[in-house]
Amino acid sequence: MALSTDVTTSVQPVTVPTSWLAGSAAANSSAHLATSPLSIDEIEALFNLPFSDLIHRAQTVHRAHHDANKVQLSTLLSIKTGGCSEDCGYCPQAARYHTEVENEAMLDLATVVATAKLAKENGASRFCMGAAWRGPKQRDLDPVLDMVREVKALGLETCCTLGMLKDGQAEQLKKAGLDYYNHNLDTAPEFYGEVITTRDYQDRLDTLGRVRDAGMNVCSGGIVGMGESQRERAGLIAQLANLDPQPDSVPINYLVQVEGTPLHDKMAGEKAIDWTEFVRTIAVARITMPKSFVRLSAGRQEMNEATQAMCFLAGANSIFYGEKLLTTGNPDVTRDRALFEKLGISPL
Ligand code: SAM
Ligand code: DTB
Ligand code: SF4
Repeated sequence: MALSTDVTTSVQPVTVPTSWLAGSAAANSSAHLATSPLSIDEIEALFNLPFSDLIHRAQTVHRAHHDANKVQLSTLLSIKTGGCSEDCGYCPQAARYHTEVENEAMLDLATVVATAKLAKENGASRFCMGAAWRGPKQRDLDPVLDMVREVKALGLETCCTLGMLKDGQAEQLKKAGLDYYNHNLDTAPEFYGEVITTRDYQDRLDTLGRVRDAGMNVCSGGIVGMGESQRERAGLIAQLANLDPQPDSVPINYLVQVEGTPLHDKMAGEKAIDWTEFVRTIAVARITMPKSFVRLSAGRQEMNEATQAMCFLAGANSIFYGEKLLTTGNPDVTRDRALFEKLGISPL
């Protein structure tokens, strides 16, 4: 995908490369193929556009590929909370950190199905089941396969995030009716080692490959606000945008600083990035991954309505919907409905 990186100002006409628009060969390819790798320099240049120009470009791309007034709603449920063996520095579910999250047993099938029914009644189109595992053992996977089958039977799209998958596991999930598998790259390779040491970047890419090979939709994104530089944010976007095909869904999480986690101590409650930089990250994701659903993910509870509206303007077209993410809070559905009403947005 060729990107023009020259900085246009608000007084100059904005030239939209044809590859950004519907009708071009790139836009019409059946998969989300990036025709040539995007460089980190090119992506950083997008980050550094004047805000208004960046948003204009993102809106232009967004409107060429999506209905600008529709947002997809996914509801999350933690089916296995806490006690995780990994050391992800942001995560309240890691056993080694002293947070308020306890190690709980896996939820039973009836509870999961009842929660999914409620999510559907509230208007969600996708139900995402998350587990605090490094990866599932076969005895863990079997009950999850039942959950996937029953949630799918409710007429919801299904998504799981269970950690790293071994050979054959993605195929079992696909066969049970799993539509999406979420596995985040989290950050740029250069910053990764400061956040996680118990699995490496290649492990994550390998899991994404297994998901894709099994024929499932890939959901992969990352977290911003962890103390990474702008170049590292650009590095994360480069990794995601250069996946071939590009991810179907790209969650952009704003770090939720949870007491007891190393990143909470490191950030000390300070905002690592300004809201404009978060919106820029959404816009750059939209421009570089035109067909993907870009999800305004964790961190919405800490954001005001105006910032969220800017994220939609920048091309976000999916959210987590429901009072809880996995262990932390999310805006309640009445608040989200009121915001949608104000913005003229309807659920997809
Ligand atoms: N255990 C599995 C794994 O790590 O792949 C699945 C669940 S894990 C909680 C899913 C993702 O949630 C992480 O990769 C990370 O991107 C995001 N996440 C976790 N804690 C977060 C936090 N405090 N703030 C923002 N995002 C977070
Ligand atoms: C994703 O990218 N964000 C979600 C979902 N995928 C699994 C998780 C956010 C977790 C935020 C912290 C918590 O609630 O524990
Ligand atoms: Fe475990 Fe996932 Fe949390 Fe990492 S992000 S500690 S793997 S639950």
